[in-house]
Amino acid sequence: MNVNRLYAVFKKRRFAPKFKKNMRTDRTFTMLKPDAVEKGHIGAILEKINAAGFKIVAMKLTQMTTDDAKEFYAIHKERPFFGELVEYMTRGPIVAAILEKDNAVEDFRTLIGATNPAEAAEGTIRKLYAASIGENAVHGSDSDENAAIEGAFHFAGRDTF
Ligand code: RTP
Ligand code: MG
Repeated sequence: MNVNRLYAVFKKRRFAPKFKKNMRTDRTFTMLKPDAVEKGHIGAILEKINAAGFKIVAMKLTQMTTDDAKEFYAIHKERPFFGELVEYMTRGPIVAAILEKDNAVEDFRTLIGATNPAEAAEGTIRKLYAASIGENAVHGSDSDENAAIEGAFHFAGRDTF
């Protein structure tokens, strides 16, 4: 190992934890899921997102492949609903977007409501537009770290503004 390589490893170890601690808290990642797109709810949901003060910094209509969905939801691969989840998320186009606002991850989870629309608060996106726990209209990242990973899964840096 030459000196430059050694220095690169040292730098990475030394600064990686610091970077993580300072990770930005002003962005989250969302998908308007296939059921929301099928039912023509894209416009209404984007209205709610804008009205709640989120700025759209990346957005596209796209469709996940089976491999995409398995990777994206890998954390749920042992759950009994995993097969259904992958079928659902790949059956039609989604709107993927990166959103910016102070405290974005937490505030967006509040705006979308509980996973099960039957338990979601009045006025939340899932209460208004989700049919069931399995088909619940919208995704929101659950941490700053996952927001960064999920945003990078769908968007190149040059497509994020
Ligand atoms: P998301 O990741 O999509 O924002 O949803 P979440 O955090 O509120 O819920 P999570 O536990 O991460 O579950 C991911 C998605 O899997 C489907 N699901 N189906 N049939 C079921 O019992 C069940 N439970 C979860 C939903 O589409 C959920 O959003
Ligand atoms: Mg989740």
